[in-house]
Amino acid sequence: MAKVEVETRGDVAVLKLSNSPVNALAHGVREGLQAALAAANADPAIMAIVVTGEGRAFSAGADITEFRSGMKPPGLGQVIDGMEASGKPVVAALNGLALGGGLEVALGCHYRVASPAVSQLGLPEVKIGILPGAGGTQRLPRIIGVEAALDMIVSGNPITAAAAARAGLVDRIAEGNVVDAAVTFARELIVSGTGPRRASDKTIDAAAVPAGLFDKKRASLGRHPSGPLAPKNCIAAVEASVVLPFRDGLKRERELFAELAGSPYARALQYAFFAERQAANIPDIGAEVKPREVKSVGIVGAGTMGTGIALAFLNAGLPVRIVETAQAALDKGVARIRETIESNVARGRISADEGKLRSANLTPSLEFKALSASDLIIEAVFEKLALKTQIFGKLDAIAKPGAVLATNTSTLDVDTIAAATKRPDDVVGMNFFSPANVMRLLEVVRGKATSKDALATAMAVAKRIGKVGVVSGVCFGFIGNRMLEAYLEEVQAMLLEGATPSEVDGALEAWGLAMGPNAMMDMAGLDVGHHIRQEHQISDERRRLYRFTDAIVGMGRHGQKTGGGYYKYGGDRKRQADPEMEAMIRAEAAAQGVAQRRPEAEEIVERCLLRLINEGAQILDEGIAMRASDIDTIYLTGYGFPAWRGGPMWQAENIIGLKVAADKIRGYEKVHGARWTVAPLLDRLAASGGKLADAGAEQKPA
Ligand code: 3H9
Repeated sequence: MAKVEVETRGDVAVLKLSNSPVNALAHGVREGLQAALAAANADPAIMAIVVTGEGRAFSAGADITEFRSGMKPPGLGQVIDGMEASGKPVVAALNGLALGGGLEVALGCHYRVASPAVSQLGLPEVKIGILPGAGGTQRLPRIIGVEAALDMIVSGNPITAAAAARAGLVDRIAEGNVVDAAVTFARELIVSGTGPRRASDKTIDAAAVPAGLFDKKRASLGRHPSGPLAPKNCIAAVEASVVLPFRDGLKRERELFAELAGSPYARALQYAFFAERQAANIPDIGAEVKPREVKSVGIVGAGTMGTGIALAFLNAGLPVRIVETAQAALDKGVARIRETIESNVARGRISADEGKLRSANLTPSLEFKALSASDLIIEAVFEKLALKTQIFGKLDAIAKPGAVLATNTSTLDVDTIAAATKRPDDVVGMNFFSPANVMRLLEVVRGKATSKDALATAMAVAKRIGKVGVVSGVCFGFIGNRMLEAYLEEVQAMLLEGATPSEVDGALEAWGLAMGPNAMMDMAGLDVGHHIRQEHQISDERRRLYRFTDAIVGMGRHGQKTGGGYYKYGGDRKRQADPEMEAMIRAEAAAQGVAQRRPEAEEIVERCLLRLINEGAQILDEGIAMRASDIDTIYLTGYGFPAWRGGPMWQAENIIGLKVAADKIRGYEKVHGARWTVAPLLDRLAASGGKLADAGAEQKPA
């Protein structure tokens, strides 16, 4: 239950924020804090107050779930203002992370003592599309200085207790128990007769603020991951702390907060926050299913994917054995892994000792048998079914009983691969995204026979190595790449119609995508898609649309790595429009008799988005995805879709509307034919007024 516990230690009242797991400042906590402060202030025996948190956190801030329904009074700002006004000194005992409203509570306290282990003190509100709305934008600049506060608030990135002490945010780092240390600190204040020290009493010397600071910050925003609104308002709020007196600054902060709170970007970012966490819930896998213990990992293949996967595990402290068939390939892969570790040491990201440990945790081998003791074996070889089934046959012969056998396929049938073993229940897909040590997404593919505990193991491993695991059923390309196929097919169609690669990429990047599709394909290698099209049966329509791409692959234009694909690349690897390529597309369009026009940016974005939505709806209807939010999480964490746009399914439901989406798709079908057949789920939901968010929740993949 959300509340505040009170313990009296002689003349010091200790108030403990209590709302497991992270002491979010829900209504009960705000009410409890207000009441406990009033009681402590009214009690003549109490001379000072300590505020701390229960368990691992001081507080993770406002309860984000309350934003949807609106916060009941008392508001957090009101409680904090009341606390700061207390006539008795109030000391924060920062026992664990203090984020957002949690840090704002600490800023409202008169003094702060922190445990040295606290690694996150920050105001991350911008990341969920809002700004610190309980005084944080006015108090932090007064405590640590305007420039440092601006950086923290606009980036949303936290700092450690040690850094906070250096910045003047924390008065004392505790030795031993932090609450004891804060009580000692409070007693020192009582004894010395030192009263409250209120941030609001401080004035900021505007003349000491570097000239042009705010304009420079605005100019440097570029493509902020929180979208166009929240960072700007964050800057405006901190600027108010310089130009307005404290009370007026607070008023301005609250206006700027209100402007953001109702914005679609904030709703999208908050949805994305919960969607990511929801992905870990698998309806038919309860707490009774225990993941298997993974203490060591084996990897087959030391190419780009295998080495990236190895790094992901080494970075998480797990020992890795990596196997290749040829010494030269093994050496090359091992060298790549070691170079990455060394570069992390050189850049100061990890210590030299940590680097040594990671390197020592890697055991290369040319023998499959080297993997016989591994708890989890991940195959990461070339995307060819015959090769993968052969490897799984071999793994079956050597892997210890109970080992989880995973394939890193991004398109192939996990059930066929599992059938190559006598233990298909131990087989699962783990589709990493390149570079595997960097990208957050891990698509976990549940085969027909995959056992619950093997699936739970893959999901637990994802979390352990800092990835977002999302479950997919088996189909060509799983969730992410199947949708990507539809999207890229539409891009090909628009290029044939007359849009240039730069126009398509420019339109989508201006809308918020991290990278346009043509630049992305050039980076991934055009030969990869070409190879997949050769391996699989595809429709005549798709073959027609890809004819010029397949032709340029035949000419050796494989993208960035060959200096040219849809674009040409100079030494700096920057893309440049390539008139020769554009002429080739025009020639192909003429050969196919495709009438030439120039789709506008709006149409480019709409067609790409609707193709993603339509395929996503079909995937949901087939039970390949468990829920619409899983599809969005995949797009946000693996495909550079902007989180402030919520994801394709969120856009369909909240911005476009399902009926409008279905009607538009039907409109495009009239012009472009069968590839635009509307997904029946969209029609059904449009007719019933149902929601994508409720569809599929009862379905289980495979
Ligand atoms: C704010 O403070 C606004 C104010 O300025 C002004 C107001 C007027 N609310 O992530 P985890 C849940 S805005 C509600 O899995 P971890 C989370 O959903 C807030 N719930 O653990 C999960 O639930 P479940 C500013 C929250 O250890 C469980 O706690 N603060 C909140 O990997 C465990 O979370 C932020 O933006 C919340 N604020 O990471 C911080 N926080 O178990 C947001 C967590 O049912 N939170 N939950 O799935 C985080 O960044 C991470 O959760 C944290 C822990 C680092 C705290």
